[in-house]
Amino acid sequence: LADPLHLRTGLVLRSTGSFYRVRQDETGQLRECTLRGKFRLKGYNTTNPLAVGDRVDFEPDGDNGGTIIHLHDRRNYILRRATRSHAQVQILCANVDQAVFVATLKQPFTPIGYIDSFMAMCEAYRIPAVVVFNKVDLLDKDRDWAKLKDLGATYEAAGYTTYGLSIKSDQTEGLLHQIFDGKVSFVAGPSGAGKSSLINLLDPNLQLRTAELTVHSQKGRHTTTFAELFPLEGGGAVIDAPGFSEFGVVGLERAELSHYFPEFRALLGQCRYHNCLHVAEPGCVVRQAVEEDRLPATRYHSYISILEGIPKSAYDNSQSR
Ligand SMILES: Nc1nc2c(ncn2[C@@H]2O[C@H](COP(=O)(O)OP(=O)(O)OP(=O)(O)O)[C@@H](O)[C@H]2O)c(=O)[nH]1
Ligand SMILES: [Mg+2]
Ligand SMILES: [Zn+2]
Repeated sequence: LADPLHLRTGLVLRSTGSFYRVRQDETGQLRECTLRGKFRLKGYNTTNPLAVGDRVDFEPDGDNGGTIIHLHDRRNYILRRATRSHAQVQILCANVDQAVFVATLKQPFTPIGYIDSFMAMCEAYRIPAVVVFNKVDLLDKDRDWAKLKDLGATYEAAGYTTYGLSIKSDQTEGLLHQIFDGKVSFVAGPSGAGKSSLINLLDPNLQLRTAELTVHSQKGRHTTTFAELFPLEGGGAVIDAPGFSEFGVVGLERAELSHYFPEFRALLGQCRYHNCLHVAEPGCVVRQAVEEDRLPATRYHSYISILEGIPKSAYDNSQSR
């Protein structure tokens, strides 16, 4: 028996503010839907109630319209701070198998803190992440290559898989299939890093818009303006998203942040104070490991700067600084 509201289920492919493009299960019809009712992420004030990758129930309207009235529970999601003030958060995507961070050493230079903030968020929300260093064709000096090798080793040591790619290399397409096929992936990274270009290489039918960097600042032009999910022929799907210039973490407690740096974990619990934040406390084994080059200074610096950006919560009883 059909239920009285004739509800159907579908997947949110795209969210552009007031409309959501939903792909109806079974028929595959694409529908531009509006929302009815309140959709809230508990504890947060979100800029977008629904995200790409959400599963929803809707009331169909004609062949290509509808009204979303119910959101299915999310298997996972990735949040970012939408404003500097911590007031609002954006849900970047929901129900993904992995995140692929696209970084570049040149055109544009991706700040290490940006990579590490994103990776820490993925750890916190238990989303496997890989790091792609794109545009390796632009590395000319030995120094650049040494830097790439160093960075790659840093993330590999933390347990992440890393790739050095270029859209100009014949091997890239095969590697992209290795990374993306069969999984639902969210692609993150700064504007201009080549996210859409890589996705085009993965599936040339998509013909996503890409654009060169600005001449003067060598920054991306924010070519992709909203997140969109594309099913892949090899199974799975890829979510192309707009690049941001920075990434603000949300929902992390100061006391737990070090757990989201996987290579720190082995040392946690060995510091003199059980509530050590690994800043300047005596007997801190994490700091000691950094001083002795057993942990990378870049990751430690990212840790400290993320820590400084997290407001102290009411029950944060760690030593004041
Ligand atoms: N040299 C070189 N250029 C690349 C490579 N990958 C992408 N590009 C160029 O970088 C520019 C930006 O690429 P996009 O794919 O638009 O970048 P994006 O990350 O999608 O940027 P937003 O949509 O703004 O977030 C384009 O001119 C691409 O042709 C690469 O591997 N090597
Ligand atoms: Mg793009
Ligand atoms: Zn410590």
